[in-house]
Amino acid sequence: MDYLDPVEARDLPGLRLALTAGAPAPYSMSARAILDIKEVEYVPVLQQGAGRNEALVEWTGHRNAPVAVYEDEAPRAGWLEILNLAERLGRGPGLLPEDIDLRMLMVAWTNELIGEGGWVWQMRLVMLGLAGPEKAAQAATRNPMYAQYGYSEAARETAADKAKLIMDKFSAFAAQRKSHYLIGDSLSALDIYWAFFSQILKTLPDDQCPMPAGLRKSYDYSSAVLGGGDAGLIEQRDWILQNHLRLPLKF
Ligand SMILES: N[C@@H](CCC(=O)N[C@@H](CS)C(=O)NCC(=O)O)C(=O)O
Repeated sequence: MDYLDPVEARDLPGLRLALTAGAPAPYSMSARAILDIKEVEYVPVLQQGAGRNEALVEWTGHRNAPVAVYEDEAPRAGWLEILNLAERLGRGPGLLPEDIDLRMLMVAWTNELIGEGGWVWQMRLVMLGLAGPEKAAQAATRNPMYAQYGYSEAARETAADKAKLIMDKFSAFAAQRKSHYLIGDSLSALDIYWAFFSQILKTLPDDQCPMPAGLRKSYDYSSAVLGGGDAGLIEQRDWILQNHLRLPLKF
């Protein structure tokens, strides 16, 4: 995938989308997949994972990814505002369910899984602490992710339990589904988020998702911390990947 430098992208018209390059970063992968499914065109812009990304910060105010900038509107970085933008600009069936009860359920579940302080945020603290307190303290001096995502030894110590609580509830919720989809009987954004974020629970094989060895090691660690995960949730994400998304994943 070709990425434009933020300096080149900032004066272009249309939608510019900053994405973490070179890794299957799930927030970036989901934003891309949502825009692709909604047939919204965008210019991919380079964000370097764990980098300072000065030019991106200067332009958008954000260091991490994804960041969606449409025309001269304010940059959007949160999953829900990017999803709402895709719904507004795109076409085809909505990825936010039409039914109000299902829509509320979908937004609440997505927030538990990928919102600030949710499952992914907790598991990220677990993964950032993989090498132990001393190495984490050293890494924090060069890697801005530690400060940005609230890493501390105290936060890491409680993170796995908080994450497991959410995952147990999510497994129970997903087990009640009546179709291949997590909400109702059609594709919603939650299926797309889960397809990418579920790598924290169980990675995809290398032929479906090649990834840097360090990242695979982190994911294998998170999977072990979570006890390998619920087979039903993994089958569900595999079905969504096979039927609605493109394998192998490209980034
Ligand atoms: N702003 C996003 C979260 C974005 C996020 O956590 N991005 C991470 C994971 S893809 C990232 O950019 N990581 C690499 C980095 O921080 O440099 C949201 O609130 O929905």
